[in-house]
Amino acid sequence: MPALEIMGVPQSNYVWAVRMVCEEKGVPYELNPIRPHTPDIDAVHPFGKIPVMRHGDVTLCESKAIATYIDRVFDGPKVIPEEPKAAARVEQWVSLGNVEFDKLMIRQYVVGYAFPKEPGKPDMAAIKAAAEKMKPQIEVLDRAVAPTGYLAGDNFTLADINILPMLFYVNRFEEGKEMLGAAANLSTYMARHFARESFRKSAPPPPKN
Ligand SMILES: N[C@@H](CCC(=O)N[C@@H](CS)C(=O)NCC(=O)O)C(=O)O
Repeated sequence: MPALEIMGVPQSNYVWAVRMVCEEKGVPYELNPIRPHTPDIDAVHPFGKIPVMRHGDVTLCESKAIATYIDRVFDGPKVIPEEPKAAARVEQWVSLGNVEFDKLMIRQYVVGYAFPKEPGKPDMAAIKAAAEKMKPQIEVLDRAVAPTGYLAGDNFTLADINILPMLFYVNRFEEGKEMLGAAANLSTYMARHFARESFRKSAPPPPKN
């Protein structure tokens, strides 16, 4: 079997998710920590985004496609179940994660703090507005994990893997931490799964500041 290479800086929530899939399944991989919009990334992702994967003659972009490929090609516990209804529920939550939660929680709220347009001066009005819109999203997640402690079904799946790095980052900032702390089911969910070996082993290095 050729070596599996994941390309992208480890701080990306999506690079983290793909690495976590490898850790859950016990798949060895090499991380090439390169930034978006660099030649190796642009060669695979039409919009220069990370992560990108190389495995022999297979190159892929988009975290969901990469995770699915790894799940199907390698041995180890399935992160997307075989059974069609269970698989569809996982797909549904991955899609919601990418289309709804990432767009607001990461691209608007977290990026607003971490990469302000004017260095050192986050646009607090925009950040507060994003935080306000996050409230119903956090309620949705809190209700979703209440019955089983997982986002989809009664096992740990790609649905959880996809959302956990997002929640980790939201929890690093004041409004996010407060809202997540007030969501009892989600708090329990986060504490439990942030302690998973696969989560810790795939986590980015701590920030320097
Ligand atoms: N839908 C993509 C999203 C990937 C994505 O947004 N990656 C971010 C880093 S977390 C990125 O490359 N951003 C650079 C940009 O948007 O220009 C996936 O699931 O892989």
